[in-house]
Amino acid sequence: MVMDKKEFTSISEDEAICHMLENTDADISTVFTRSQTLKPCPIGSAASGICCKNCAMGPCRVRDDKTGLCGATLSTIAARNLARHIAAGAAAHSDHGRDMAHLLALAADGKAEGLKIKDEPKLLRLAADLGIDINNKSIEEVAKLTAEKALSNFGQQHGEIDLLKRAPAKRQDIWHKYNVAPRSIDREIVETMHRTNMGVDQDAENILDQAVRTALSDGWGGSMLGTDITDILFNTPVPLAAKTNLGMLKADEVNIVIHGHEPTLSEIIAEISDEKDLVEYAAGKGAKGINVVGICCTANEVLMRQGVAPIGNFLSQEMAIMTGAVELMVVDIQCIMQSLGELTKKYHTKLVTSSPKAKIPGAIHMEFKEVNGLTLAREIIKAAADNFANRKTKVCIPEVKSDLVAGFSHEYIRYMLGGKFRESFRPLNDGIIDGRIQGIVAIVGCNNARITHDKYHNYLAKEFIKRDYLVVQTGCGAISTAKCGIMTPEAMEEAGDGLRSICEAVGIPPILHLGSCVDNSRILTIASEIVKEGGLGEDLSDLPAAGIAPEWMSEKALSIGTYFAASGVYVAFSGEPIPVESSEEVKRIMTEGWRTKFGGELEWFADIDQILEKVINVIQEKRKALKIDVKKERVLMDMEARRTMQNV
Ligand code: XCC
Ligand code: SF4
Repeated sequence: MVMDKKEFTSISEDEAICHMLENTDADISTVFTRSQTLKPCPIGSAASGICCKNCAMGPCRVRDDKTGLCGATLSTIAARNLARHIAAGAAAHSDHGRDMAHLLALAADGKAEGLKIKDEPKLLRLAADLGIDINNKSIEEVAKLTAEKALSNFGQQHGEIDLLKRAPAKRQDIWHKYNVAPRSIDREIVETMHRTNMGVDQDAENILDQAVRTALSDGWGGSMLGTDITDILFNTPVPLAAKTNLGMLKADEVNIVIHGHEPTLSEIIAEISDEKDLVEYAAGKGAKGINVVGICCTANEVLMRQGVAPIGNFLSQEMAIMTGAVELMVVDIQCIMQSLGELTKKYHTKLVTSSPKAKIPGAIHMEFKEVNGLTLAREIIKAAADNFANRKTKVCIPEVKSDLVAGFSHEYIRYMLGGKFRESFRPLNDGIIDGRIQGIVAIVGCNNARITHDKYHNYLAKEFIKRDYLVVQTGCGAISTAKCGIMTPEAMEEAGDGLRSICEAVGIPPILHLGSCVDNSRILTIASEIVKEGGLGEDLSDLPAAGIAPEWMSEKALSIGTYFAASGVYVAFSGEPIPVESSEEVKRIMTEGWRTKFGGELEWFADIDQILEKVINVIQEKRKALKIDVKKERVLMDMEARRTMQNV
């Protein structure tokens, strides 16, 4: 499919992507060309009704007041479909979290080659939050007990997941009141699959309550454990400077792209890539060095801790290969397009799958088995170097790159605000209370080929910082604004005066990169710490904060949006088709219904400016409810009174 040149800018806001599209043979199929020819199926939209294929009497396409063969209504089907998406998203994050817990146990036993416990204080904190008695135990013993307890959070049959306790007390009460506190991660996912099976739960609200419980088991369970344990094994991030975009590929070096979501093998590859014998090996093949770069959330993980360049987000993966400069792309799990298998046949790039959970036709499988990390990382680097001489096509690396600062964890935010001896969220709370910061907006989630690549992320981020909202980001959204060049302290020029004064004082960008998709759990932790610091209400739902997934595509985003809403946060999603568009009842439950019960909601919009306006309104309403702006007025009135008194 041949595209017109001027179409490129409507396809992507990323200059490097436009350059690639312009310089690529018309017969190369990419997600962008396919999106022109393959239109989304209209089922699910208001006009077309919804589709259920949960039993062999269907698929039933249901519209208006009709039902499926079994009598299932439109709302039941819409709720069931959404619940299954959420379960799949929660499963993806949580299965990743589980692997991290297994790894922790192996590392404690000294059985995970190349891995050890790097952040002991964080391990001790997690152990305490999991209720482990750490007295008189070695760090290895604590690690083993922590791993065991973390794993029991997946499969236990009694009680509830431990890290719910990190939420403010009032929030925990709400979860208990509405009976949505997750019991264990796997159990909630299994129960969602059961309840949405033919002929089981047929009440839309009850189905969605179970979806909420499942999503909470992701946010406060699988993802939070994943983040904590990754920090324990690879270090809790601290800010660092790096560069981003395709321009970070190097024409004269061996380029290795790490892609997916699990940081383990990739952390090791990045860590050893400058070892002398490997660099010499690459030199022997004619390369000047070994350049490890990343895509998607594996990139975010390794960026946060080692400063490895993210060369792109979700929609950049094919483009990286099309530069002809990538010797090897090693993928693990999630967000890896199957098209890479076919595409790599046209270039010299070796595609390597490393997880037993994700094999791709056309790829070489080199399995990461936890115990073989170091050996495998070496093999992979050497395989890449061996491939350096095989570059077929002319190398086409767009000269596009930007600076960025990443690496914000809640531990670091505490520290940077208060200094080593007075670590605290107080200055942030004060900044919000005195209005220099109007609120906190999390702009997170994917790219979507149905939406101009990066456009909504960048637009919203700029609009919010301009209006003094501190923006926090994860996932592909974070890579988007980084590529756009606004994830640096210099970007404070684009921020409003209030936000700018804080960024200047603390030396931070107005947009904070908090990591990968599982690291959305960091936002929950930060929000809970802000509440505990005081002055901004007693619950997460009191905070002047909101979440937006403006270019979402993955089921994981639905789980994230739902756990934020159920934690009391207003969440807006954009894009069409909206998965529950055809059911007014389901949309009402997720907005009014959840607002009443949980204080948060999940709302869909087709228009990005509507999101901007709505989020501003929601946050301003929260400010009003907190009466923080009223306080300022009173000071002015007092001054006036004093002046009057003096005149008398
Ligand atoms: Fe995937 Fe995490 Fe989405 Fe990007 S943002 S497309 S999930 S890589 Ni989470
Ligand atoms: Fe149709 Fe009901 Fe079967 Fe769904 S479960 S396919 S609505 S008969």
